Amino acid sequence: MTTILRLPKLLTGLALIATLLTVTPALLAQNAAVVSIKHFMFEPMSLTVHPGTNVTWKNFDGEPHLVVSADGLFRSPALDQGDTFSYRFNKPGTYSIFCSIHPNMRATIVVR
Ligand SMILES: [Cu+2]
Repeated sequence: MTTILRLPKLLTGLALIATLLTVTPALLAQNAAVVSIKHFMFEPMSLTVHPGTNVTWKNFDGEPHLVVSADGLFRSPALDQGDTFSYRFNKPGTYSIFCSIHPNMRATIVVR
């Protein structure tokens, strides 16, 4: 009787361990990438990342910039010098980015 009662707990425990073993490497493998905003340009202008990558933009200019997704997916607040903005790209695709103050500032994030 005791064994029968314990079995589900054991299975739950094993399932939890299996989940942790599966999820932990996935979390560790999640990449982070940084895009610099310098001299009124995104650097790099084109960045390819894996799904789940957290991309952080950092403004090095003395002028404020915004990071806006052309698809309307996200829009940063005005980033002053040293400010950062992050977005995690989960879905594969090609994302056009621009600065709404300086619309000629354009960049692409490719997720695949
Ligand atoms: Cu700008």
